[in-house]
Amino acid sequence: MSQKDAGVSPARTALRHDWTREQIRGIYRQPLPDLLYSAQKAHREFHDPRRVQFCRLLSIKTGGCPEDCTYCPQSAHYTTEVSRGGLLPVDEVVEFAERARSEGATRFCMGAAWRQVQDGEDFENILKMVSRVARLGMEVCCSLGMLDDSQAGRLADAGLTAYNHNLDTSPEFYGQIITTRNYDDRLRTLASVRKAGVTVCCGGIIGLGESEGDRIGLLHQLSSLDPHPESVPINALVRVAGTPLEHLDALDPLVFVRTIATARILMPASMVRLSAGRKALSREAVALCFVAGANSLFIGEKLLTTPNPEPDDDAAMLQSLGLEPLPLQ
Ligand code: SAM
Ligand code: DTB
Ligand code: SF4
Repeated sequence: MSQKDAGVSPARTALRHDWTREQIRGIYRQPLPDLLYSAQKAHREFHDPRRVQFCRLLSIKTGGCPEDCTYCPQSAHYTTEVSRGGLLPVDEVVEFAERARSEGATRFCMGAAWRQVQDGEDFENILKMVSRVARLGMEVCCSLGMLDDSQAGRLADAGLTAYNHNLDTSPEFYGQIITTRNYDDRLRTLASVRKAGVTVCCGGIIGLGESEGDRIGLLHQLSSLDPHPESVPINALVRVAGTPLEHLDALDPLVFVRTIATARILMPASMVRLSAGRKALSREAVALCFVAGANSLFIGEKLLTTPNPEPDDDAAMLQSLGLEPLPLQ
């Protein structure tokens, strides 16, 4: 009797954390149809290919960040149109999350333009935001910069689902993008998040002027994490006026698609999130991202500080692709 006949579902492909850069390069460089076929197989083994999770972002503390991330409009090192603000009031944030829930979002991510979390009134208020959004029945994610074990533990106790902290690019290229912190700082925060029992949201940005080897290096770092990040946001650089990366060439959408497909194959059980930069992609490029195994997108007309596609356009796009929102699991 086959496994299926016996009512036992066939064993899923085991997750691997020992991919080599050479193996990853082999996957990434396949002819596109082969790459997409492998990504689809991985995707369908672990996820429903007809469903995408809707997430909503909110910048709860905007601008004036002491870090010098060259892609970021919120860095105090560059002059951009982003105006600085203090931490938003708790009630305002919870009302925003409620609205996002009514628009179909099941995950709410609060971002702050901080180098690191500091204990004090702002952090106490963030803990209140986390527990109140968790009580709405949504997944709650924060992206607040570096944190330590005790802060991660307090966020976990407040009901945080996930902490977003990106590695952004390869360790070799990192120093050309950010000088005010290093890769090990990032890895330390990720370890604190893991230790606290909060799920890890960790990905990167494509289109920073990195080489193919850097994209492979990033994917190697992510897929070596054990466990894999449960959530892998793949951002396309949003080129913002006033940042040092403003004049870079536009990203080739197929490079983005290849990166998503490779992430899907390496980390098949993770949520691979089509994140920033969607506004600059055609509907057809977005369709390929979903074929490549992306299963989440940000809804709403704004990301943190930059524009996102209009909700009506997104509704039409999802309808044309036959995709539906993933209900809360
Ligand atoms: N300050 C915190 C930090 O850096 O971890 C949290 C907020 S920060 C805006 C979150 C992430 O947004 C960054 O790690 C980066 O990957 C992404 N990001 C920022 N600016 C971007 C841009 N212009 N294009 C694409 N992604 C961007
Ligand atoms: C992530 O990887 N992408 C989101 C979330 N994590 C916090 C942020 C994207 C920000 C894009 C630039 C902006 O809107 O300021
Ligand atoms: Fe600050 Fe985060 Fe922007 Fe870097 S990415 S400048 S840490 S807000």
